[in-house]
Amino acid sequence: MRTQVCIIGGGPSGLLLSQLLQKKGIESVVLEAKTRAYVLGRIRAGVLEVGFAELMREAGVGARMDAEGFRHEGTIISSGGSQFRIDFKKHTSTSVLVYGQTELTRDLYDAREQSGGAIVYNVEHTTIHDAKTDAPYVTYMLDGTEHRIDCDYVAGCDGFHGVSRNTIPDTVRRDYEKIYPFGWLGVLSETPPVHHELIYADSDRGFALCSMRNENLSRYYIQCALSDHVEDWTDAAFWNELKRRLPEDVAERLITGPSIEKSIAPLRSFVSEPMRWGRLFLCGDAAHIVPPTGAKGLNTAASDIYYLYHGLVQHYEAKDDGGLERFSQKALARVWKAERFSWWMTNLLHRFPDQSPFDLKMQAADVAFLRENEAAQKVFAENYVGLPF
Ligand code: RFL
Ligand code: PHB
Repeated sequence: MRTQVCIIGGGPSGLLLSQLLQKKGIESVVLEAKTRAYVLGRIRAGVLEVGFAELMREAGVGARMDAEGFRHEGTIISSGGSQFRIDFKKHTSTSVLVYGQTELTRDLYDAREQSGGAIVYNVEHTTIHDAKTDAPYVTYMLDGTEHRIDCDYVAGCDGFHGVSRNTIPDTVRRDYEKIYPFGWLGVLSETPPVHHELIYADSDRGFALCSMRNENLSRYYIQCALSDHVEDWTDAAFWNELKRRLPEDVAERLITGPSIEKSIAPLRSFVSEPMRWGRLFLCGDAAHIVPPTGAKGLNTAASDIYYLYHGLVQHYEAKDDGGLERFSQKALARVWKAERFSWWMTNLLHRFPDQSPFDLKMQAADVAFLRENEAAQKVFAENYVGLPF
């Protein structure tokens, strides 16, 4: 088989890229290691920056997001029992959209299927060949048979555990990583959200986050030890711990219910450079990971897709490779800023096992400055709603 762009990974990055390319008449094939149902079963991101939402609209898949997503014009920070609000609208004239990754991925799958987009599920042993030549190709196994796709370009959208990044030789690639000494235990429950905006809470017992998917679907997280297992956390223990980390009035309002999903995610910051090697381009979690504190993971993938999409369109429509040549540099420049914000917000609001009394005072001073200083709130708001592409 031959296509113009072979996309490895049918998560949001790969699907969005294939949908955008199709709008410009550029052919692609998406290879996905799992099934559609498996991908949709992963409960992940909830907050979309304006830039991501714009890209969904450009791809022709923004209708349900615009109808059902919730515009958030601010967020609450709670620390030491007191709360303050950061007003995105006032500081940036814009807002974010709360619309789950599950729904957005479903919209992308539906659109790809309606327009006959090629998605191959359950692929195994995906291998990228000859990425440094003008004739790259990808092989994979399906039902015991080997298949080959010849292409002009390969987009590595296969997440953190994919094969694309590792195709770039160690002599060329440099990885930067920070592992945090805790994880997030997340619970999804069919209960009304405790507040109409997100609450990021710092407490003596550790971090907590109150988020949501819709009027009757809430998403809550608490910082937990890396050694914790989901099975050890009963629903009652989770709700009890969450309440202890929230301001009293919020804890009193919290409506609890049975969890419909419960999982633990470790926190890590990671960037792999460069994001391009010959005709292979890395996008999204394949190239970088952020701790979820700033809600930046999926949103950082969006800017990679934006740069790659425009580079490919420039190549096919104007025979100009400038955009593709600058891809890695442009994508990384924005990625590192999102990394910084996510790292800073994680440091601001979590309890670290080795924190000294001095470290705790520094953290408290950082929160107090944010609470009292309009300029600091503007910096926060600009980063949270998303830096320009
Ligand atoms: P994905 O979603 O991991 O998709 C990659 C796909 O590639 C497939 N694959 C392969 N396919 C073919 N061959 C192979 N060899 C393959 N190896 C893997 C996989 O099966 C998969 O389907 O990466 P992508 O598309 O780059 O999307 C990234 C986002 O999923 C991720 O950044 C976000 O979910 C991160 N994230 C958040 N991001 C936000 O912007 N806002 C948030 O509010 C937010 N909250 C979160 C999050 C991530 C979380 N977890 C669990 C990591 C909250 C959590 C708890
Ligand atoms: C979520 O709703 O899953 C979510 C929201 C904000 C974050 C992280 C996760 O910072």
